[in-house]
Amino acid sequence: MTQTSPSIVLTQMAISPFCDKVRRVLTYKGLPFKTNDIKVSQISSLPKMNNTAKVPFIDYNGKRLSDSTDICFWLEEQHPEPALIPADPSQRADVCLLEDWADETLYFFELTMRFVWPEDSRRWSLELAKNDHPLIKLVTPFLMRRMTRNIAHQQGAGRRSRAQVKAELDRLFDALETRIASGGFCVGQQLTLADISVASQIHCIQGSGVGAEIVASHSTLSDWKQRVDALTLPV
Ligand SMILES: N[C@@H](CCC(=O)N[C@@H](CS)C(=O)NCC(=O)O)C(=O)O
Repeated sequence: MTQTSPSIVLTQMAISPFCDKVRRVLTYKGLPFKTNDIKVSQISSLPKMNNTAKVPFIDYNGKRLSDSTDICFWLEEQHPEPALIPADPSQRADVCLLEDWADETLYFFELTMRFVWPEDSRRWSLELAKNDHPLIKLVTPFLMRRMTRNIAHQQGAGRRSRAQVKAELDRLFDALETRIASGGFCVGQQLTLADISVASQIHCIQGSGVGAEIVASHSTLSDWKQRVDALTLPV
């Protein structure tokens, strides 16, 4: 008996780590999907589109689901194979905690390094606005810098010196390398949602010059990232 694939539309901003996370989960599970890219000019309409007023959200056979974490856990329930959340309770707990750590801690490094630090900010803002009207393209670098600076300031990353941010990221990557060990993954020896969540944030961190250097200086982490990419990026 052949099973028909569900109809899945992912509404996204392509360069968002949370959208990358959902794309990777869908790809790993072999679920075909279409994408709908939100322009900068449409961001103010997000509250009308879903209850979190953010991307990503998906339409799955007509059912709208928002928040990358909720989407990924829901996809796991609907499509348990190949599994991304282990059955073992202790490993499952580790995956939940690391997934949350990636979203709530690592995210602010990528936001600060790509959008607040001046050397990469303009390039990424223009990438975000690449499908927008020229006038929107003109103002986006200024607006994004101001908006992300406020967010990073409130969260705390924006109040620390560059040296402090780099030193903390270095420490966190050392810790990740200890978890990953040789040839393994964040939780045990199989790819899980923890790897995908962390890799999506690190992928964005690598989009800043400083971030790329820090990742490259961690060989175990770089090797793990390549293994995660090979399993979760479209061929
Ligand atoms: N916790 C949310 C975070 C999503 C998020 O922060 N999305 C950003 C893009 S990276 C967004 O939609 N920002 C638009 C806005 O805040 O107006 C998730 O996991 O989906």
